Amino acid sequence: MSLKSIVAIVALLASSVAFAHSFKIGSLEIEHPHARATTAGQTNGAAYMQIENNGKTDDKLIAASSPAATSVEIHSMSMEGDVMKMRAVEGLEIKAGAQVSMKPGEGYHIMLLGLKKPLQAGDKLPMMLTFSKAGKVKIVVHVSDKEAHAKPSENKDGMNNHDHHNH
Ligand SMILES: [Cu+2]
Repeated sequence: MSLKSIVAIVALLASSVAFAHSFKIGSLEIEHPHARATTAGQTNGAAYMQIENNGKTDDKLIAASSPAATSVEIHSMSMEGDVMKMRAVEGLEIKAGAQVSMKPGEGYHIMLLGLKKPLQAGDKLPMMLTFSKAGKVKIVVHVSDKEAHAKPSENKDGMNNHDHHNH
């Protein structure tokens, strides 16, 4: 293999790592934290990410904060009948060797309550996550267009219930 192609591969790896935008603390890896843009008048937003625990001990996400919102909570979502309900939880366990995915419409998300201003595509929100064992880590949440991550099956119903949910 020529030196030139090795350089090209290294450059490619570096750019894909930058694109993946992940953060590390101890044996935890936080991957692709993102949020959807909000509409005018919408006071709450939600952030999603994957958290991977490559260590040998369980850990727990116990708090989150961001200057972009008055308060930040860890929420779980579940269907009750045909209504999507969400509630604040005290923590989100990330077991040793496991990965937790937060995504729209199911499971867990990080709720941004009382947004200081609407989230716009391209915004980068600083956020601090606190884990019971690994400690605190600063991450950056990328805001993408409302439709960017939407699947056809994930239309108005699910997420709008979520957006308009009263806290
Ligand atoms: Cu929520």
